[in-house]
Amino acid sequence: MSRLEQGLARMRAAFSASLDKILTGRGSPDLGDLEESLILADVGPETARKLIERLKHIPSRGESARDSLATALVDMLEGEPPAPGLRLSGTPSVLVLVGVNGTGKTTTLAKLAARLGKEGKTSVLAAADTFRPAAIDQLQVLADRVGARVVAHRPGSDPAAVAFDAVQAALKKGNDLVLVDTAGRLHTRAGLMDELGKICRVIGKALPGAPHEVLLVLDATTGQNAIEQARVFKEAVGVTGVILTKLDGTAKGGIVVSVRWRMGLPIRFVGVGEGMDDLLLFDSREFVQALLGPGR
Ligand SMILES: Nc1nc2c(ncn2[C@@H]2O[C@H](COP(=O)(O)OP(=O)(O)OP(=O)(O)O)[C@@H](O)[C@H]2O)c(=O)[nH]1
Ligand SMILES: [Mg+2]
Repeated sequence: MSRLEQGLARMRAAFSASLDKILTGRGSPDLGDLEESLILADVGPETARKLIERLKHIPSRGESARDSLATALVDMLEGEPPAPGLRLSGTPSVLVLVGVNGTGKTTTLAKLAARLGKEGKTSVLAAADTFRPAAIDQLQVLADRVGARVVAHRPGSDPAAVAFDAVQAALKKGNDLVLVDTAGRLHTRAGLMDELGKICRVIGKALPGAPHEVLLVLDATTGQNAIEQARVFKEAVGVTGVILTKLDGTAKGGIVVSVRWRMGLPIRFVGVGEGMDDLLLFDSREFVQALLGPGR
């Protein structure tokens, strides 16, 4: 089993248990049943309806119902325009991670540094979560583990100033990346959303064109509320991509399809565990394959 298949084990078990009944019967599947099981998997009612519509329009070339569903899912995940890889066009490239509390921002930041480090890229981690004193220590511990440098100020200080200094430090030392950790915040708190906008503007002053990516970290176990989070963060700070964490901890990863299709946001990575290697590049074909399993 691939790492992705392992990570999606719970989701796959739930998905295939309900799909097997629907897809292995003779003749065309009952689309009403299929729609219901997609909704139960957190695909969301609107997205499920759209998927079913697409399924109806896929010409039956003698392929199995499972293959038709796989095709429709991949289509929806790829969407328009196709999702490119991480935008790393700057020197340094600045990536800001945002999201509500506890979605996995800090852990994911370290995983990204580890991953890009393997490609020979050096990172500076900006401890711009100055809200919780423990956040700076957490980032430092993770940074030591993955061999990255941290720029931090005192707890309670201005997060935008930390980000500014981190970009300057990377410019001076010739680092490839600046990864900015931000405090978790509820999307319903307008003041906190404004603060994120300020962090991004100040980064742009330190380096024109930056940040190159604003990555929204969503917890896959939150279900459909993730859509509302995506909507508000996208509006407030121009999110450029999504990282979906904790897919290993849910039987309902259908949110992946919803985020991609309803929000038009590309999914860059998925988190499938707490280890530093448990961050996988998102590939819609691989994902659907791992979710539905090989055709029977
Ligand atoms: N199982 C699993 N756990 C994860 C994953 N990503 C993060 N976690 C765990 O989620 C918990 C919260 O992670 P953090 O990185 O501290 O989350 P955060 O978004 O920085 O939290 P705040 O800064 O408080 O908003 C930790 O216990 C992580 O190990 C994942 O992909 N799978
Ligand atoms: Mg954090």
